[in-house]
Amino acid sequence: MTDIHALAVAKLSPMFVSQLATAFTLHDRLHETDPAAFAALAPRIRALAASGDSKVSAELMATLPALEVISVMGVGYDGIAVQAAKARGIVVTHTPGVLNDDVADLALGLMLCAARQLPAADRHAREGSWLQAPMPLARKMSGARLGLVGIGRIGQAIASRAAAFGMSIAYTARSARPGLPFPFFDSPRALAAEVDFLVVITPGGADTRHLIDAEVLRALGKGRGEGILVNVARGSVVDEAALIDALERGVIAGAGLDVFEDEPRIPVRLSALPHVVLTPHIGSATGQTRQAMADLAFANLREHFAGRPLPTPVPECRG
Ligand code: 8YV
Repeated sequence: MTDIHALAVAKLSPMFVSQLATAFTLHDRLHETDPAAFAALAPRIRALAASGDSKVSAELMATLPALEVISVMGVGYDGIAVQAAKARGIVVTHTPGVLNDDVADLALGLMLCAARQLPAADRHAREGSWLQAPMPLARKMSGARLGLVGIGRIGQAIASRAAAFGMSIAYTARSARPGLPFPFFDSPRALAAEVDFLVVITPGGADTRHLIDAEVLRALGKGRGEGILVNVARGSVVDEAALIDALERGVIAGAGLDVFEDEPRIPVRLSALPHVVLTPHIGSATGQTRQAMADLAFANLREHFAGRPLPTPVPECRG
């Protein structure tokens, strides 16, 4: 396969890159670093390698007449123009399943950190403030009410962990899932009004943009400054300006955020807030999981070029 040309569209995990480099002639972000060389090579590129937050536009695909397959090392693929790919017969693959545990673990971690104020408590202990005063009381998590915005594979993994904390679980999604033992709410706002923790784990993209807006946050706060928002999905799902406003004005109690609207940039007003916990998009960032994702992302390319069935095409490209 080493005569097959592949383009890495973004800075990729070394675990993915090392496998790609052994099997393909790999061009690392050539379209950005050397447009002239890229233009000369473009007709021979048959594969794109991307990460969950990569952008692959219809315009980029249009410059690649030989393109057959786009492999995303990530479960989310909202940055890929899938309909344009499909129209050209280009298959898109992603890496579902292998990161459920890590993302769910982080969601629970952010819930605990935001509720029990662990980063602030760490600073309190470390910086000696304890000598002056005890930490202010926090919010109990066990037994509280959890609302999930999205109930796919990762949402269900979050639910099973939350059950071990004795939490009640409810969800909202595009449609009710009758097979699941949790109450369904037909909007994020209706759900938010009934829960203490609202955890966002729905795909990004145009359909879910700003699904969590000022109204949803007001409902979560219940007029008493309650409620904790956690986002481990995509920054685009939450109206970040509305969230900052809600946090600054005490409309909700706090937030735990792994994703942001303009990553890796985080608004100063957000990072200045004491009652938010921020992590730099680390949902799947463990050695074990990133290796499994790299293996699966590579297997999708390998199987494609071997003419065998693809392990994990995106739903739009199945069948
Ligand atoms: C990473 C993710 O951003 O899987 C996703 O959709 O957002 C993350 O796991 C990334 O894709 C790692 O390459």
